[in-house]
Amino acid sequence: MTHGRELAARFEAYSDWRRRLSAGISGLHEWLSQQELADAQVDLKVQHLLERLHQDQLVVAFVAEFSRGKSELINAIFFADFGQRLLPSSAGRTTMCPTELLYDPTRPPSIRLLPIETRSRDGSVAEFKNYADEWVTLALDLSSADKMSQVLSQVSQTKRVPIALARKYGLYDDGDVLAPLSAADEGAVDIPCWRHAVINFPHPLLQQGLVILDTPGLNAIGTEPELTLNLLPNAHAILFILAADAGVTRTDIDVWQNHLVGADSTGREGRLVVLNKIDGLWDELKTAPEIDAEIARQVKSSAQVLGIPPAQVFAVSAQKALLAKVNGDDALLAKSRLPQLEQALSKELIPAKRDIVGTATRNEVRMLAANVRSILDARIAGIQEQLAELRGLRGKNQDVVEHMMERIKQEKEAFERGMQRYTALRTVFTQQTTALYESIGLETLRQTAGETRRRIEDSPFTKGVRVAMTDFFSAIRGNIETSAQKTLEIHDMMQAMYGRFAKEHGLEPFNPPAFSMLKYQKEVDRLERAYNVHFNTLWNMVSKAKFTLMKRFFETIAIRVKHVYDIANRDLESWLKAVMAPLETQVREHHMQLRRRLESVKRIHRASEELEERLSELDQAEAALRGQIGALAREVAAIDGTIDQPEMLPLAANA
Ligand SMILES: Nc1nc2c(ncn2[C@@H]2O[C@H](COP(=O)(O)OP(=O)(O)OP(=O)(O)O)[C@@H](O)[C@H]2O)c(=O)[nH]1
Ligand SMILES: [Mg+2]
Repeated sequence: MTHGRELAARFEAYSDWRRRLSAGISGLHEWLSQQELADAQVDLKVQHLLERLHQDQLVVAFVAEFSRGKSELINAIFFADFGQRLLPSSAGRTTMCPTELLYDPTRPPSIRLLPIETRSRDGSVAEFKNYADEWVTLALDLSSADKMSQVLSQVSQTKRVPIALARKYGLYDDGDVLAPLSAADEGAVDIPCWRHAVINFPHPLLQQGLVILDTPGLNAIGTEPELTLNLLPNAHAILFILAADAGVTRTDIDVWQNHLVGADSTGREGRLVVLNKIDGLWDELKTAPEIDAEIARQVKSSAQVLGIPPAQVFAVSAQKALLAKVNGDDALLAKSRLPQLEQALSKELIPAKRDIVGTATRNEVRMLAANVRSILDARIAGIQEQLAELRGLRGKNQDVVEHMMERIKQEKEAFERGMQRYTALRTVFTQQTTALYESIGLETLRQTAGETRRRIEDSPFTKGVRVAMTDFFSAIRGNIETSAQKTLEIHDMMQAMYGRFAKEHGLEPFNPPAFSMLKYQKEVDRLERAYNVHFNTLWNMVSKAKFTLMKRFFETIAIRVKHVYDIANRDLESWLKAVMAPLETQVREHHMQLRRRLESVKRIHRASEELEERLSELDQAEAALRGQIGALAREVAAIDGTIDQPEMLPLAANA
């Protein structure tokens, strides 16, 4: 490892933790299978857990006005090992399209580029990602850093087009909300060649699930809804970059307000402010304390303008840090102050993410274990009942045994009659489930979105579009409310049913968990707020481009809402299972126990010498079940231990 790789080290430790956690869960699963305690539902749950741990991504976005050094900072933090500048970084506007750096092992190393022409069509970047043929793919030759950086220079490609065309793409506006790149000759402007780039690259950090998002400066951010509505709000950390040579300009403040503290910032941590290019202040005629004081002064004034504490601003020199890492120059690296930023980034980012993943995993493992535990408890209760029954038979005559056999038979028959109610319940449950999926189903969403789309197309006036959008959001909210009501009904019905079975047949009392739609509601609210902010920005534009943009914004919102629905549907599915499955298991187990009891008494009836033998069999079975309970608790404790275990950092990272 090279110098100052705090972030890399922490990230590796985080990946290692995820691996250990996966191993623990696989261990638990293996044990459950050996003990024949894993059914299809357990298998599915474990599979989900493992998939989630495996795919877990961590997104770090770099946002700033152009030429502040975003790309250079990415090169310095993540790619210094290549011994050269990997992402293009140069004076003036360089990165022309949002660029994601990630690693997907199912594809060869490459850069995939979405042509700018797709902006004149319906469909968001997220949608286009599903169609490989829409993208231009260029291979990356990992053996040559030169060739690689040459291919990667595609992200700064531009071309000259007539203004009318630029306007059609929503990239040019007379009202100057979207400025032309350069009005070189009259009637023509330069526009980016690509709308979006995805660099697939087997860097160790990217392989472990890190996703880096480089963005183009200037208004380019505002014109791509994918960034404002999806990529940035979902980033786990955003670095906002200022440059010491430029100071804090009006456009810096715009970017800061629109993308870092805007409507989307509710409850999101992980924003770091970077004051880059401090090497410009390294005046050789000044003493080190004088230079430090000047840097401190700039940090303070930047912090003041942005309204944040100075401690949140990290002064660095990305360029000198890159140089220092490439040359192995520790003194220069320290002077660049990049290590402090890396440290803050890793402290911000990874523990927060680990908490979320750890808590979710812990809860799911607990739930899984509780289900298994309740089966084991029910089995023990059954055995104890049999033991009590059989012990009572010691020294009794045949008549008593016969009488007891009769009693169990009746109990079993009563239970089987009770099963009719269970079957009826299942029918009602299915009906309610269908109604629930109608209110939150994708078909309903498709219809609502389709109608809104038509209304937007038919009403090229501010008011019409606004009303259509407001109606869209209230329809969605209505759906979510109806669904919440339905889940409440299902919950109450199941609770009553569990209560009844517990009372009438002595089944374990169980309180089914309630389902909360709040988080989907909140996400839709967030989208609506983001929409309102951007609606006003867009509506201030004078030209016709706004209608194209308006529609594109709606499409992006529709995709986001669909995503919310997808997650809600998936969560509902597992909730419905969690509510119904224990009853199914209880009924099955109880039925089996009644059969076993009857069997035991029948055997005793035939030959009374079997009584003692049967009693000792049951004692052993009980001991074995207690053993399983102990082993289950140990498996869960081991997983808990992994979740709580502090990261094991290599020594270098602590230095
Ligand atoms: N002196 C100095 N120059 C820097 C530093 N960081 C970046 N630069 C230079 O600033 C210019 C812009 O850097 P980029 O990395 O292209 O900036 P960007 O924010 O990615 O800009 P866009 O891609 O256009 O949005 C380049 O010439 C860099 O070499 C630094 O720390 N010190
Ligand atoms: Mg750049």
